[in-house]
Parts: sequence; structure tokens; C-alpha cells
Amino acid sequence: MSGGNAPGPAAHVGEQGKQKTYHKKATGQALQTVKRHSKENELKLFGSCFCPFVQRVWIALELKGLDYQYIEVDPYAKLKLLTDINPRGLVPALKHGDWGCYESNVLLEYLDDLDIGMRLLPSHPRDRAMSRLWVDHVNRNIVPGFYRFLQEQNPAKQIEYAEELKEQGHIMSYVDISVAPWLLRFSRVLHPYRGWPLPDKNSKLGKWIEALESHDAIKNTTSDNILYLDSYERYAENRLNTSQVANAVNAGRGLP
Ligand SMILES: N[C@@H](CCC(=O)N[C@@H](CS)C(=O)NCC(=O)O)C(=O)O
Repeated sequence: MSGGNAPGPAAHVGEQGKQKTYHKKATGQALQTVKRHSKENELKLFGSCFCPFVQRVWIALELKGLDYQYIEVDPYAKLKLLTDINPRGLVPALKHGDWGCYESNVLLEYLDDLDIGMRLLPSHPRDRAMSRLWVDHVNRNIVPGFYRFLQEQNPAKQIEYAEELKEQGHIMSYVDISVAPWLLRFSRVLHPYRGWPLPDKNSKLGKWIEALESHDAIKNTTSDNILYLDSYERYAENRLNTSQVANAVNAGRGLP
């Protein structure tokens, strides 16, 4: 159910008049990471190279220096391989031995509970609770705000949604990882498609994004810019049945 063949408005059609769609293979530094983690391993991440929810889990695996196998899957093909782990057919999905689980934040906490490598959550229960509150804020406001802005076709509404997204910017390792994939897509997706301004390098947000961009775990899970530009054209044109996320945003429902 890729929906990638639905005609989009002429003004948005790509350079050669051909609609672009999501990539099925990582590029750049992320591809090197895929190659390094292609060997059979009892810990398996089923992911898609363009997916920010996957990137959360992927960053954590890299940060912790865990041994794992990365398996690229097309989440729109609904292969049994994926639906056996996640009946919703969404990536990321994780297998550890014969046990499987899904939902990016649940997986981040599972990896942290393995207690190998760097901890993502702080140790004090109250600090842990505060981190979870921030992540809840990211999931409720920043993530849906990103898609609402990108999928909106009416320019006046785009301005309104950009303002809403800006107001969510005052946020602050679990929290960083949860929001990083979307912050990385601000310049790669929202900037080219919606004119989202690149943050001033001296602003708090600018410095934060710069620090994220220069981190090895982020670099190792990030493809070349064109992969994101192509992969998100479906959202920017709000094509029919782009994804479960897109459908939920269009219907005003919570994200899957
Ligand atoms: N709440 C899920 C969302 C995962 C999600 O929406 N993944 C997208 C790819 S970025 C997907 O698998 N889409 C398939 C579809 O929409 O059918 C999580 O945090 O893991």
C-alpha cells in the first residue's frame, strides 16, 4: 500500500515530472553502518533507511556499541517477516533471540534495560520520570507537528503550523534520541519543502542541532540528503495512503 502512484498536484511534481518515493536502501555513512552490521546476530533491528522512528533505535544501538544485525525492510509491503513481530506492520521492530517487540520508545527502554554500554535514562526515578515527560511531549507535539506542517497543502495553514512547531522548540540522552531524527529532518525535509528557516548557528536550537549532527551515532545512521528529499515527497504532496502516520494526521487522530 505505497500509494506512491497517486497523481500529485502538477506544481509539486519532481524535476523530470516523475514522482519520487521512499528509498529502500541507505546511502552515505548509514550504508557503511548497514554493511558493518549485516552479519547474522541474535539481536536484529528491522528498519527502513528513511524512517525517523527507526533512527531512534538505531542511534541507541550505535551509542551503546551493541552487537546487532540491521535488516532493511519495506514497511509498506507488510511482509510476514515484519507482521509476525509487529501486527501493526510498522518499523522499527526488534528481535532478540526468538522474542520480538516494537514501538520505538519501548525499544529504547528495552535496550537500556539490557544494561550494556552507555545508559540513556538517568538513574534517579524522578529524573527518569522527567525524561519520560519530555519524550511524551516530543511524541504528542513535535512529531505530529512535523507531519501536519509537511502534509498541509494550503500555504496559509502551513504558516500557522510552522508557528505551532516553533513554540514546541524549547525542549531538552533519551530525550535527545527521541527527538533527534525529526530535528535532522528539519533542514533535510521541512527546509526544502516548506521553507522552514535554518536555525541561527548561535541560537540554542542551532547549537543543539550542530552537536547532534556531529555525533558519531547520528552520523552513522544518517543517509545522504537526497534520500530524505525523495522519501518525503509523498508527505509533502500529501499523496493518498502515504502511510499510517500520514492517514492519522489527515484524520486528526493520534499517531499509530
Ligand atoms: N509509533 C511507532 C511509529 C512507527 C512508524 O510509523 N513507522 C513507519 C515508517 S517511518 C511505518 O512503519 N509505516 C508503515 C505504514 O504506515 O504502513 C513507533 O514509534 O515505532
